[in-house]
Amino acid sequence: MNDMTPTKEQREAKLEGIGCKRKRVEDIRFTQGKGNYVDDIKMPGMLHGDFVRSQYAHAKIKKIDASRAKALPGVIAVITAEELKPLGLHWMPTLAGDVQAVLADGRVSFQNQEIAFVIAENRYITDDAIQLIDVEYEELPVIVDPFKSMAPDAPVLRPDLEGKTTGAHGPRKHHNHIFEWTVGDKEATDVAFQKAEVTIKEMISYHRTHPSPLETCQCLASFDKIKGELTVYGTFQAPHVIRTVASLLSKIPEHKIHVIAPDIGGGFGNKVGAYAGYICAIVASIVTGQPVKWVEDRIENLSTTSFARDYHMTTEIAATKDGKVTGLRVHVLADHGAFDSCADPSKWPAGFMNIVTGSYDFPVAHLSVDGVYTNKAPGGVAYRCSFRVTEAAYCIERAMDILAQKLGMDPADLRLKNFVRREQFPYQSALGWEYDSGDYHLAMQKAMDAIGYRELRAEQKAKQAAFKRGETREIMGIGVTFFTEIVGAGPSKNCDILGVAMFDSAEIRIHPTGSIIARMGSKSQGQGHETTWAQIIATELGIPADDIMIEEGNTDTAPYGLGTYGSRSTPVAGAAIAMAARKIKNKAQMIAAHLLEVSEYDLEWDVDGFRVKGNPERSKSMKEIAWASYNSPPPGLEPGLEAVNYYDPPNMTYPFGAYFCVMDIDVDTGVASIRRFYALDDCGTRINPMIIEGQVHGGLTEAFAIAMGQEIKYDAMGNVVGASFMDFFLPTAVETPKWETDFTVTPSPHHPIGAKGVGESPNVGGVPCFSNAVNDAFQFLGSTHIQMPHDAWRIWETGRKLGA
Ligand code: MCN
Ligand code: CUM
Repeated sequence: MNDMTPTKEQREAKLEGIGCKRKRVEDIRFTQGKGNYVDDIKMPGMLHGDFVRSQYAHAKIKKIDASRAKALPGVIAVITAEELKPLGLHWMPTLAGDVQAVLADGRVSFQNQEIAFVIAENRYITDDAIQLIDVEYEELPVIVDPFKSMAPDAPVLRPDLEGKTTGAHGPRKHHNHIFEWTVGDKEATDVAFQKAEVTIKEMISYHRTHPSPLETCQCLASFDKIKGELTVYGTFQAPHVIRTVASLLSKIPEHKIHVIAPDIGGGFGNKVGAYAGYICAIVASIVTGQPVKWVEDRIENLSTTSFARDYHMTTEIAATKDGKVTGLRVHVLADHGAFDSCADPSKWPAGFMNIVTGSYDFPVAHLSVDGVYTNKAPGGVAYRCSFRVTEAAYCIERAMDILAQKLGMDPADLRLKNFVRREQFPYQSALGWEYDSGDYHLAMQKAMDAIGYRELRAEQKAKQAAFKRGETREIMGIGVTFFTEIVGAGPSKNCDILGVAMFDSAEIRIHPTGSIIARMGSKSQGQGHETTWAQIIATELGIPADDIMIEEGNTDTAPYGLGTYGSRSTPVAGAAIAMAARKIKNKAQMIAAHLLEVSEYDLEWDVDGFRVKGNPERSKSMKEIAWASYNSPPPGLEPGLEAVNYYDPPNMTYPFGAYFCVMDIDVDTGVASIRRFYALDDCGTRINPMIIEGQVHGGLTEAFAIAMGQEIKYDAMGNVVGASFMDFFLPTAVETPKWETDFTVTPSPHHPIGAKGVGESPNVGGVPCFSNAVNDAFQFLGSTHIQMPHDAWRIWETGRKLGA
């Protein structure tokens, strides 16, 4: 070897593979305004559609008079439920097994519900036309409080279901009941509570909020009457599922439907479900023969599309006097709004809420969930939630703090005492999950050392004494959280959407010159897949990431996949990518053996190619192999170098983390300032540490927003209060705290590269951490549980009530 020969490290670095802080390639276009979002797409003859929406939360519709609107120049058509009826499209199935009105069918059940779809030459005209449509209502009694939904005399919210005693998930107890879901051993849990030395019980509510991505939900539908083909561009987190649903509903054969998700300006779960706007734009294009675009405005997005949470969790823990947990009992009242359009895998009416035992070794547990209808916007699973894992983590992490308080124990020590231990993995939880891997004690200890936990507690003690002596008006809270996530839906044995198993896919094609195009069933909405997927391939195949193009979102070219949500892309599509690459590598090895005239078994992989064992001078790089695969393949082997993999994961992955928040609160103003926020995440093998850090920063900012102020509120009439950025708290750089990030690495034993998901972890762990900090600050004044969101007003009020 001469001096110019690159070292192994240099060759590895050139690939920018797994572990590299590779800069985000997609940002080149995003930061220069060159992204291609739905609203950037313009088609000849394109029309605009927009909705007339309900003023009322609950009312009969007596009459819709569109005559004045239809007379307005530029208005093409007005569609109501009457027009959709002959097509059978006035109702649509939801992902949760319910049905939902596409356009109000004689009644509205939440404020801003879609009543009519106006199609006009441009957006200005649709807006004017909407004002000219007269809707005559007859108001009905409204239910906004889920605790009143199942009162014997509660008004019937879903007359279409009247008399139905069973729903998609079993028996219904009441006309406003959706489902009851129970998991765990009820008797054994009851016994644990009977025998318990100490118990706690608290109603822990997670309020209604909304992910509010920068880009709202939108689509552009174009039906070609001659070819009988439908093209839909849309903000879809799961484009293939949208194609299948569109085909089933419209009866257009699936191969004649082209669903394309171009660049997406943030999804956060908001863009998983199917909305009335998609159906109406498609129908409008079929009816008019012209492309029709539908674009939500901010108020529509916040007040009608998939919200998050609205979970009311009555939580009980049984424990010994010295702080060993012996049982967990949780009952959830779940407010799903007017229709159950939750986007969980089909068999999971409450998502993965049964991860509620968290990071702790509960010998027994029981969970029951009652879903109910109210007069609010439908939805339920959105906002970095991992299918209700945010609710579960909030529930158990608040409850552990309440238990620590009752026991007079330090909350970190209580956690350390009850963690699932390293040697218990794979760990079978009392509510039915098999945690793949973890080292909770290591992560917690690292986090406690980094933040200087014991010193902080000493400082807090001194401050509390000073406060009581009247020397300061500032109190200090230390939020402790340790969460376990469950991501990577999922194994086909227990996860499907509308019967389609939740596998994912990758197709990798190497060109003769050794560059690559690869396509997946996942769809980035900002997570940086174009950057990180190329890194997996680079390491697996020894081709520099810069020579690899990643394409997602076009259902004509990408292999079928279930899309991006529930932090499933790395666990599922990421695995498919590695497996497809390995198929290619196997063939490459045969080609290399042929070229080097040795047996395949005499070869070994070396960063970017194969070399002869014991004779490293003789080697073939992947680039050389790629060329040969097209020009001189071994006899009997088909030319080309490409592979597809559909990956059905054997299990979910279980990322975890230890988060700490140090907060100073001025009791006279209610203003909380975040002194420090430290987040340690373990997502197994880290593909791109910089992207992980970005994901954590973003998720923590959203957690901060939710815990400290964001709320979708309703008044008693069912009016949405604060569905605009004037009131809905969206933190800017000014309010956002500084984040400190850290990590440990516990690879997933069943994932081909050992990676777990991370996208939602910071939200799952962040919200309880902020909330625990606020609660921790007020504990010494005698409070046990303060309801989120902790905005300045509520904090101030808490102080006042506690006599501070
Ligand atoms: N990653 C990594 N190493 C790991 C795990 C992940 O480098 N061990 C990288 C991945 O390669 C990917 C990113 O981190 O580039 C997120 O990966 P993953 O955790 O698999 O999550 P998904 O790609 O499936 O993204 C979904 C997740 C969800 S469900 C929500 S909600 C959310 C989130 O991602 N929405 C987001 N983060 C978001 N970030 C942006 N910018 N925009 C959104 O809409
Ligand atoms: Cu639950 S929000 Mo994400 O799964 O798209």
